[in-house]
Amino acid sequence: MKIAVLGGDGFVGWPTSLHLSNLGHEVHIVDNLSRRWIDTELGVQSLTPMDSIQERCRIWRQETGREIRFHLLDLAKEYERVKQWLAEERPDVVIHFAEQRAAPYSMKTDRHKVYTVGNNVNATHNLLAALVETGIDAHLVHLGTMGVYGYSSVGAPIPEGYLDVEIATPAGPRGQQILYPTKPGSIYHMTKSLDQILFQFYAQNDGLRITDLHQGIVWGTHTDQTRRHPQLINRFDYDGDYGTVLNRFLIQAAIGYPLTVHGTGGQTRAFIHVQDSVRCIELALSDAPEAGERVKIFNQMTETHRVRDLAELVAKITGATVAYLPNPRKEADENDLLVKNDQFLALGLDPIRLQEGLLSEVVDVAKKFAHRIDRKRVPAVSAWTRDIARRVDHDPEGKRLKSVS
Ligand code: NAD
Ligand code: USQ
Repeated sequence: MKIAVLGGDGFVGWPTSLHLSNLGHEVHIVDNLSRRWIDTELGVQSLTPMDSIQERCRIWRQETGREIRFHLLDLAKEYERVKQWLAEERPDVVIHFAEQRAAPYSMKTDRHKVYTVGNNVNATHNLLAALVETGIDAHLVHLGTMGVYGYSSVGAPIPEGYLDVEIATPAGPRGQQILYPTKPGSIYHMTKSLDQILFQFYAQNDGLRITDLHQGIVWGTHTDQTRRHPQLINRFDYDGDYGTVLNRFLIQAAIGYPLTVHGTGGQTRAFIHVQDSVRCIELALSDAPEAGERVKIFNQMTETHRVRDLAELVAKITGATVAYLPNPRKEADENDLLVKNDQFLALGLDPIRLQEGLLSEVVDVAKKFAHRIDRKRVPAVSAWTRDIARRVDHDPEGKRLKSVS
């Protein structure tokens, strides 16, 4: 199939592009490279040395004989070019990763809120409008987030997108399935909730065929394809804005930095290894909805963990110390999380579980590139409110902090 990977230069988009190219698909990466500019804005770099996207594609071709083409395009700002690109390339599948994905970055300042909403909502809507206008019947696969549900499961597992409800009517109770009520915990997560409504409308009004993957926190770094050559290495974010919790604990352990648990660490979240993430996308492609069908929603996660349990596990394996810090976020101190992921299991996913070998692999990568880590960029300083900002003013190494933006 001809597959457009929007956001294919990113942490999940790059290994997905390699995985799909390796399976024999014709892969086109579309990206505006905004993530690389944000690194520059924040004064930080990927732990792993990433080459330019053009060089990455060249190495892939050299290693495999397969071509991945790169197109520099801003989905949010260049509507006419997006439409023209789709009309010319006519992909069978469009995989949409191209959004600003860090919750802390989205909460940094009002400017970052405005940027995140403008970028994410316009990117998604431009794509939908252009698909309708060009009449391309591509299967659109979007990377959404578990965070649209909020994280409290009221004791019942979170279903895959839709909730059975009973509505009292004068004629008696009526059953209905509705989108699971959304409860985003950051501006970023809110944009993913808005995406859901856009998808619902375009599937119903224009018969677009859409799959929304509600993904948990992705951890790990290598996949089978990124391992093939040092220059195919994946991006790895460790900083306080873009680094996600488990990957952060692993690099912190590698450089002898205390593990930065926010609050009590009682937050429970869903996780998936990056190798499973790319496999799930492959599986979702094999199960596309028909025109006129409602949006197909999968929960793309394999297990749930409490933050403090992860910290304790990493500390046990590596000998790291754990620091319990004032939480820069407005979120529940403690929550349970039960999640259904039956659809991927039914399609043949054999989940990779958190295991010492894979955790140690990340620690080894971090040790290899430890010289690239700026310790000042490790603490999370983006606070959810002004009140919270006042208490987030120190890091576990005792130095005073200030935000870089
Ligand atoms: P990333 O930031 O590494 O990659 C996103 C890519 O999209 C970047 O290369 C960026 O330059 C590009 N992009 C952003 N806005 C664009 C625009 N307007 N036009 C063109 N390109 C644009 O993020 P990631 O970690 O690879 O995540 C990919 C997707 O998966 C995101 O939508 C994210 O919300 C979702 N997701 C990620 C995780 C995770 O833990 N990383 C978990 C759940 C869901
Ligand atoms: N946390 C710590 N210490 C840290 C970093 C984070 O205790 O050093 C805590 C946070 O306070 C939070 C939890 O760990 O309670 C998860 O934080 P995170 O940064 O790992 O994940 P999150 O902000 O939710 O965002 C990430 C991705 C996002 C994706 C989301 C999936 O950046 O793109 O949508 O995971 S989910 O969490 O399931 O909504």
